[in-house]
Amino acid sequence: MKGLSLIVSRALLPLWILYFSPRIFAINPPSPETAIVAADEADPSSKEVQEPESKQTAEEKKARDLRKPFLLLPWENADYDLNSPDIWSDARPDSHAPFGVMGDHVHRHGEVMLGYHFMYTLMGQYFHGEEQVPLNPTLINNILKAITGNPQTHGHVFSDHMNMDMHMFELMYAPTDNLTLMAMVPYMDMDHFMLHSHEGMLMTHTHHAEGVGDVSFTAIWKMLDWDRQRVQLNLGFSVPTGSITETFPEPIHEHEVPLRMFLMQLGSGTVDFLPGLTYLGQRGNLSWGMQHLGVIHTGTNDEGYTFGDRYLGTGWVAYQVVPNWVSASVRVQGLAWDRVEGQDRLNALFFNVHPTFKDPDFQPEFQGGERVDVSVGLNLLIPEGILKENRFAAEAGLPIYQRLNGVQLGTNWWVTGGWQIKF
Ligand SMILES: [Cu+2]
Repeated sequence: MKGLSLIVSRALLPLWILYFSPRIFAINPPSPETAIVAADEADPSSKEVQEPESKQTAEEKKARDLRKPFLLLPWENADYDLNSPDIWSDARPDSHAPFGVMGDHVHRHGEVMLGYHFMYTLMGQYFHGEEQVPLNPTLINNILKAITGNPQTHGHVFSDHMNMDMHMFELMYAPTDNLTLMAMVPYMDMDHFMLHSHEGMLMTHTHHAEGVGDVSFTAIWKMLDWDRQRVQLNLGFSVPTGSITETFPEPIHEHEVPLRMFLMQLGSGTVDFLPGLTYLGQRGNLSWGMQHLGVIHTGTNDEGYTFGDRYLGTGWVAYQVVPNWVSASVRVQGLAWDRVEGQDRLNALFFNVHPTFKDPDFQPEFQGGERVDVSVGLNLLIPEGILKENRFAAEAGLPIYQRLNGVQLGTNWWVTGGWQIKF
């Protein structure tokens, strides 16, 4: 299992770039000669329509061989029939990826889409590498001593579990057939339940953080659209609108210095680049897709650290259980993220004075890791009636593998659901 998530999240990316790059550069423009021949065949009386600079006609659209890939330019509209059976269809429930995948689809020019995503994640188990560690302060302290090699090392504060709710509002708009712009506004609501070990006594605390997270903007360029397959490039960034000063409301140590848990911050505090690549395909009632996304943090935030970059690779298969209405999906997702670089200045104040304290949730070196999730999902599209173009979808998943740096809180399971409408 070791390295599986790395393979899913990173190693597959160069492989499929290798596979698609000859196709991306094999430009297949509609040739004027073919267009005229096609026009001749379609209607012998149209011979006078021969100016090469003429507007795109239905005949020229027909002339493009939609079974061969051709490069699309983001500022152009489609010069072929988007409803052609040779082209990937955007009018099926599985023309949106399973709901946990974002930035997976584009719209036709002029279309607007609104969406709401809810996501709940339960984190409730410590991991030391691949191993689950029971929530036992003595046991965890022994591991901390072993990691640091210092027999004085110990922690006082341990996570019992954490509930993370995310409400995500999305707005999509397509200025052209080949380019869609997407804005996403997350609202986070997190509760952290912890144990505080004080002179052999265990006390419980809860800690709440709520507010807007980092707002992101992404451009999705549909580069290839051929033979019921698509390749799309995502270029996005997020701005640090989310708070990174979520502090325990009361000092948790007897030494009265407040601390900040990395997991409880609402944003990253940095401008982040969000590149991505998506591949989609359809055959009959079956569809599939693959997506790679990165979150690349730039600079250092105001509190003195940088979150680790994240890499996500996911692949899925979906089937139209009720054609045009309902699809069911199975998905695998690999995630890898790096350690935090630097330290929050409040945490640094405390740990500089108490170098043997290694409360796991506050240590930059105990961040980062990798995991592989499997998930199942359902998409519902209403293709007709007054609710036409409304979509409802849900997906639930859990890790089948986790390897986390140091002693760190892992993920138990997650569920997401929501609604989208297209105008
Ligand atoms: Cu959309």
